[in-house]
Amino acid sequence: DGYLGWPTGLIFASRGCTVKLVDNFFRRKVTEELGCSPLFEVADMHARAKLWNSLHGSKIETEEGDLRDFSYLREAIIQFKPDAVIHFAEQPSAPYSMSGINEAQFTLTNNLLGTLNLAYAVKEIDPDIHIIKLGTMGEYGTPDIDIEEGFINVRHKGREDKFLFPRQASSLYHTTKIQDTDLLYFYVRTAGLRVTDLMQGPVYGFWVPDMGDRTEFATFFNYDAIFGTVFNRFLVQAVAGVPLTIYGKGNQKRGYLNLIDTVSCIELAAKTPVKRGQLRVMNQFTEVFSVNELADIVIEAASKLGIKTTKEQIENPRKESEEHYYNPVHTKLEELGLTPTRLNGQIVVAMLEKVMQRKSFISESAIQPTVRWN
Ligand code: USQ
Repeated sequence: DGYLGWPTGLIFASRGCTVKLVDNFFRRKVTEELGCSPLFEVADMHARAKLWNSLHGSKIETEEGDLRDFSYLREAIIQFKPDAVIHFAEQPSAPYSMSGINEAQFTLTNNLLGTLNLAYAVKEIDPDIHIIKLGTMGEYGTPDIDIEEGFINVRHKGREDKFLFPRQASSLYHTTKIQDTDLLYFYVRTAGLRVTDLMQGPVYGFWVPDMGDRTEFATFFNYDAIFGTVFNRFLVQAVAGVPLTIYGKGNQKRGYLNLIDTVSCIELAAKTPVKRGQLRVMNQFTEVFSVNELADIVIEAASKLGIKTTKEQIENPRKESEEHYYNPVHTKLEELGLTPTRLNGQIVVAMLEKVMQRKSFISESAIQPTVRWN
């Protein structure tokens, strides 16, 4: 039902797969509670899947379910017999995970128990099922060396071995993603599972071609300070006429990608299942930008639409490096055939125009950060 899962379901259904979407509606419930609704109206998951099926004659099944419930998950896998399970079911927000003890406990238990249950169910039912899990570039943090794609060879006292690349996260959310990689790697080594871990950077955008022009197929596009990713937030801030919120110096660099490329990457991963007993890690982003560079891109595109926007450095609510080296490798997905969708002026203008249609629905009170851990 979420930002990435729904469009991924559509693309797999478009390709002729039978898809089953399972969600516990955490994102819907919590964004409603926190008063940070998505910008575009998001139809009920069952209803929009039904509409999709009636238009395309394809099969998207939907079910309310929770990965923390092992018996439910086990039964769902036995009944559906998937070739692959794409695991999007983690609490994905760094600020949410840092906002209090309840949120911290939820993030830890949801993310780790859900992943454990999935690995365990697949191990028991059919270890040939390919698990594709959304990881995050934030697992690596911002080390002062090049970031490899998952593994690194270490030479120590004349001997050499291969290990997972060192990881050091800067939020509890990102830390749970390190731990779930370790959990899956453990079951890969001991039970011979086949797992792809996609270390994804922040995603931007809200449209994939499979949606066409139907507003009923819109995805969960958040622009608030808890669930909105930075570029999406800047688009909405520009349209709302508020200065773009640069956290600290704004020289933090990350690897970004368009939502269109997220679904392509997952498709590529699913088409090339790894061997039994193998953990494949791929760094999933297409372009590196600093926060300042992203803001400048939005400011320039907005000016083409007659919108005057400025950026404002505000005190960084997060504890993170604002000046750092950043050179992550990202070749595996391109080797599998990914053609990156580059962030250019034309794409940004088109996104701004769509956001402008919803201008009256923007809640300015959701924009400023409220969760601080710096
Ligand atoms: N930032 C600003 N201004 C804002 C919002 C964010 O300067 O208004 C900065 C942040 O301080 C950070 C960067 O922009 O340096 C990216 O922040 P973000 O909120 O877009 O991304 P993040 O919290 O890291 O998390 C998002 C997704 C998460 C995913 C992660 C990939 O929510 O699920 O794992 O991107 S990565 O950032 O590579 O770890």
